[in-house]
Order: sequence, then C-alpha cells, then structure tokens
Amino acid sequence: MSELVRFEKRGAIGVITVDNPPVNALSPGVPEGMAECVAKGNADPDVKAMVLIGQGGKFIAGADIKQMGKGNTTPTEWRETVEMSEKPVVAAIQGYALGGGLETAMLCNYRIASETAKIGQPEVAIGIIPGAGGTQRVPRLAGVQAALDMIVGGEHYPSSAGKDLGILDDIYSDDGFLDAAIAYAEKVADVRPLPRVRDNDAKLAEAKDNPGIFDAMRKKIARKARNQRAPYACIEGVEAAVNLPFDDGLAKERELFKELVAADEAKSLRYAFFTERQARNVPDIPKDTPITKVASVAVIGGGTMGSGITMTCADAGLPVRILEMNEEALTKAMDRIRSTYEVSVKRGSITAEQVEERMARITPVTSYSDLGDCDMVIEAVFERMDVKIPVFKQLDQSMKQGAILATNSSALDIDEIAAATNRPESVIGTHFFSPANVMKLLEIVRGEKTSKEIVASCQRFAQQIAKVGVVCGNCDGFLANRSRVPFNLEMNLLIEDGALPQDVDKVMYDFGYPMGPFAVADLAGNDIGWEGRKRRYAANPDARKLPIPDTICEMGRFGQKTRAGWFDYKEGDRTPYPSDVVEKIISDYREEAGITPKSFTEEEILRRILFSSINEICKILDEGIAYKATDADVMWLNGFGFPRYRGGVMFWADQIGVKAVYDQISAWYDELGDRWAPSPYLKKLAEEGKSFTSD
Ligand code: T1G
Repeated sequence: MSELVRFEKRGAIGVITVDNPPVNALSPGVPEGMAECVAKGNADPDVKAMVLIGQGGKFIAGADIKQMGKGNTTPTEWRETVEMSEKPVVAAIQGYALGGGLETAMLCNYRIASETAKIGQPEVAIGIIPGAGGTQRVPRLAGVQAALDMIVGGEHYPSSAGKDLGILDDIYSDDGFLDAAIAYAEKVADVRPLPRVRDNDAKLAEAKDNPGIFDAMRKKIARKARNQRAPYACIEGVEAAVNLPFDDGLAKERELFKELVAADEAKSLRYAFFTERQARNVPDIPKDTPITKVASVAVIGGGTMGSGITMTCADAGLPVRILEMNEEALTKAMDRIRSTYEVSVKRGSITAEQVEERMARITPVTSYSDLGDCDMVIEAVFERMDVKIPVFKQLDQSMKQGAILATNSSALDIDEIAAATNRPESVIGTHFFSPANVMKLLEIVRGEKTSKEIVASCQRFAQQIAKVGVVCGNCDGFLANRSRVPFNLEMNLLIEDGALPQDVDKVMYDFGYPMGPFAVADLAGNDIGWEGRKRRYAANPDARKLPIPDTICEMGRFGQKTRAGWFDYKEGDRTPYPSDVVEKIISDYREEAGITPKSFTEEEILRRILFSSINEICKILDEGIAYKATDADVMWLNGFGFPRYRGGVMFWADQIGVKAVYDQISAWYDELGDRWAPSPYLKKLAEEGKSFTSD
C-alpha cells in the first residue's frame, strides 16, 4: 500500500485516507492506493463498509495538473475497483472535491460533505473536460441542466448546493466530521443493492425529451467561449450521457479529453494556472519570511476605487473601516457600495442576506483616530502626490507600529510617498484594478525601503482577498501600466499611419479581447486619457502629441457617455458604429501631416500593438523592476483582459519565437524610429536562443 493512501479500521469501518500534500491531487500512486485499500476492505471479513477521506481537512483537488500534457496516460482500472466494491464506500468530503476529486467521490456509493466544503468540475478552466466520468455521472445525480451549468461553468459550489442538486447525500459539521462519516458508513453498511451512480438514468429524461437544452447552452456561452473548444466539448460530453449507454458515454468523454489535453488551449490555460501561483515567489523573499496577518483593514477614500477596495475586503470576510472627509462623502460612499451589492443580488450572484453580512463588516469613519488599530490601511484618494502626501503624514501619526501603509496609486512614486513617513519600510503599493471588487489583479509595488516582511504580508493579503498578487519594483507606471503604454501609443499611431479604429478593434476582438481598445476607450471615457495627455504636454512640451484623439476630445466626443467618441452610438444602444466624423478627422490629419495612408494586414496590426508592449516588458525586466516575464503575463491576464486561452502576452510571443519577435522589432526600429529600439534584454535572449517564459 502506498504511503500516499493508508487504510485503518475503526470498528467495522475501513477508513481510507488520501495523504498527498499540498492538495491531495491524484498524483501517480494515489489512484492505485485507493483501489488497493478498497480491495483490502472488501477482503477483510471484519469490514462492513468504508469511508474515503482526505488528510489535512481536504478531500481531493483533482488530477495532478503538473503531470498533464506529458503524454503519460493514467491507468483507469482503479476506478472500476472502487465503483464495483462489494461493500459500501462513503466519500467524506472536506475542503474541496474538485475535478477528479469529485469524480472519485461519484465512484463511491455515497457522498457526504462538511458544511464548508466545496465541490466542482473546474476542468474547463484549464482547457479540458472532466476525464474520469464527470460528464456522465454529474447529470445522473444532478440532472442535465445542472450538470451543464456546473461543468461548462467550472465554478466551485458550496456543499449545501451540492446537496440541493443531489450530488451529495448529506452535510455534517466540520467538527467531528470523520466520526460523522464513520457513523454514516455504519448506517448504510447493510443497504443492498449498493447504489451506483452509473445505474441511475432517471434524471437524464429531462433532456431526452428536450434535446434543445444543448443548443441553448451553446448559444448561451457563445460570447465568453469565443475561439475556445473546451466549453463546447463539455456540452458534447454531457450530451453523450443522454444519448449513449453509460460505457459508450465514458468512451466519448475519453476521446474528447484526449483531444483537448494536448491542444494549445489547454497548454496555455495550464500555464496561466501555474504562473499565477508562481507569481507568489519573489526571488529575494524567502517563503518563510514572517508576515503580518491582516485581520482588519482601513481604506482612505470612498470614491470608485476606495469603495471597490472596501467591498473586496468585506467580501473576504474582513472587518473594514472606510474614511472620508465628511459625513456627506461617507454617506455617498456607503450608498455606492450598497447599490453595487444590490446589482449583484439582481444578477443572482449573491443573496440579500449576504449583502447585509458584508455591509455589517464595513464601518464608516471620518477620523483617523478611528483607524489606528487596523493591521493595514489602503489609501485610495485622488491620484495626485499633493493629495497623497498629507494622507500618509496623517497615517504615520495614526496607525499602530507594524501596520501596513499601502497606497492604491497606479503609477506615482512609492519612494516619494514613503519618504513622507517615518516608517518607509512599512509603505508599499497595492494597486487594484477597476472595478476593484471584480478585477483579480493586485499589483504589489515595493519601494526602495519596503521591508521583505511587508511585501510578504501583502502577498498573503492578496490571497486572503482572493486576488492574484504580483510583486514588482517602483517606476513610473510600475509593471502593469508601464507595459501598456506602448500598446496605447501604437494603436493611435496605426490610425495616423493608415488604419481605422474599427480595423484595430476587429483585430484585437478576433484575437480574443472582450472588446476592441478603441471601444474600451469610448466605454471608459476618452476625456480620462485626454486629461493625462494635457498634463504631460504641460509638464513636457517635447512630449509626443496625439492630435487625433486630442481633436476628438476637443469636439466633446468622450465616448459612450456623450454618444460619440471614436465611434458613434445610438440612444440606448452601446454598439459602436464607425463614424464618418472620426474618419474625416483622421484623413484631415493625415493630409495636413503629409502622411500617405498605408494598408495593414491584421497580423501586422496585432504584432505592432503587442510587440511594442513585449519590448517594454523586456526593458522593465532589464531594469529589475519586473522579476520574471511570467509575472507580466499574470498581470495582463488578470488586469487587462488578455485572452486567458492564449496564456499571456509573453507566452504567446514564445509561440512565435523570441528571435522572430526580436527580428521584427529590429525591422520596425529601422522603419519607424527610436520607439522601436529593441531592448538589450530581448536581444540577448534572442542571441542565446532562449524563451521568455520557460526556464
Ligand atoms: N494538480 C497539481 N498541483 C496543484 C493542483 C492540481 N490539481 N491544485 C493545486 N496545485 C498546487 C498549486 O500549483 C500550488 O502549488 C499548491 O498546489 C497550492 O495551490 C481527471 C483531469 C485546490 C482550490 O482544477 O483550484 O481533475 O505553488 O495555492 O489557494 O477529470 O489549488 O504551492 O507549488 O491554489 O488552497 C481539476 C485546481 C484538475 C483544481 C486549492 N482540479 N486547484 O487552492 O492552494 S483536472 C482543479 C485549485 C482533473 C479529471 C481532470 C486550487 C485549490 P505551489 P493553491 P489554494
């Protein structure tokens, strides 16, 4: 018997424990170990029933993703041993049963879970489908529509929902859960015939009489699943459960799984999964660096960002105090928070009861003296140094020693802010992306004097609030926004050179962005970028001007809010329509500037825009502001909507090849000038034949 899975007897119950830290993945040896233990229980006349449980308060997190795509095929005989056990096997789920973990539980005769456990089939999130019977057994337990929702959505469900759906037989307290599971096994020990999920087709009937259920699902996911195969394969797997005998359905599932697991989509999504976790490793910060556990947070500023950050903390179960200058501003902030939650209630993503629970965690205050005992404070006031500095001077007076003093600034100098306090070692950037309660990225910016403990504490805090934390150094725009500057410049210069906004938007939309960048500018408001450019023009008369967007803004074409921007909009319709007015602005500019418009291929537009940022990321890596190219990918996936099924902008570049990227940038350097000067980091990588993202 493998040490990964052990068997022990508690009276007449055989307890089988999976012990494969950190998440009890079904690594080689675990499936075989479970089968061996079930066989051992069946062979032991003193054993009447068995419990399958996981060590460490978690059941099984699924197949070992690290083993995927390596061509090794996992044996499947173990599944039959478990499913055809002569004695009842009870899956006792704590923590989580995900993917192959839930599939293992569905091989068992019964499934119970603890109150805080979660279950799910999240395989679609890594570009595959359940490959161990999930598409065949979930519909038999939960019905076809529920199975489609669970498998195509890939979400984790609370155990209460699992019971309501019929996947779980009962729920017990986390305390004494193993004893409850043993008692449950004793209760069912003599039940015959043994219930087996495969034998029960009753819940498939709903779809046999309504095959349209599958096309309706395909229609429903079309926008989000664009350019992807796995979500549609999930539907095909469940469809096979309805239309084929069980074993044929399993075979169909296996065929779909094999096709997907080796495809680029799955490789990219596995890459995204692991790099988000690798981002937690900061080269000079040991994993055992002491951290401040954040148990209470203060937020300064109740504007859009401050409210969103406050909600993020409340959503994570943290008590949070929000400070504004006066009662009126505070009331406005609290109303904004409540109304945002109420939109989520209308959407069905949270309940009214959860809104009250979260609102109760938020304490509005107007005095800094009400914040002093918080473990962390996040400043989210206006993005101007002359506004932030006084706040940090005040925080330096008010906050307890050891508190984390964080700024939500998106670009300003962390060192300058830190210098306003007597404790620069406690000052750090925690840059949230708008809307802060939705976007997953948390850019953690360390100043020259920020201590390792504070950095490590913020990394841990990011996990606490379900964000993806990425650490970088301090420079104008940090890693995220600085890497996006060339993207924004290049898209505008392409318009000067001959492309139209709709050409660029089509390329980026077809590539996988949810919206084209000019449509995004119209959504966010062109005046925001315009204000920034005017500040830059005033500060530096030699700064490159962008006459076309400036003219558009001078005409008051700020975007959707003025029903005119880069595109035209109709009343009550957010669809961007190409604008004759804008095309005239563009052609007039080109004529005045003596530019003969060029025509671009779609690939040229795509590479002009993305290669410009890839070159900038190389410069940021060269300066040591970014630690690894994969961190930039994590930021682009979680902060900028880069299509996840392409892995990340650097991972995508690796598929083209570093040398090819370097050669193209060098060619544009010759043709288009200094802004395309290749980074020495890029040149070196190309010469050494290395890649951006693999060691
Ligand atoms: N395989 C390998 N390593 C895994 C893993 C997995 N399934 N899940 C997590 N890890 C590693 C992770 O990389 C990290 O490593 C450490 O464990 C802690 O993870 C047959 C084929 C389970 C909810 O998709 O959702 O089953 O960085 O930081 O926040 O049909 O991990 O420490 O070196 O995320 O407590 C389906 C994926 C697989 C679940 C725990 N299952 N994992 O969250 O820890 S496909 C999944 C998660 C499948 C079947 C198919 C989360 C978690 P390191 P963590 P966490």
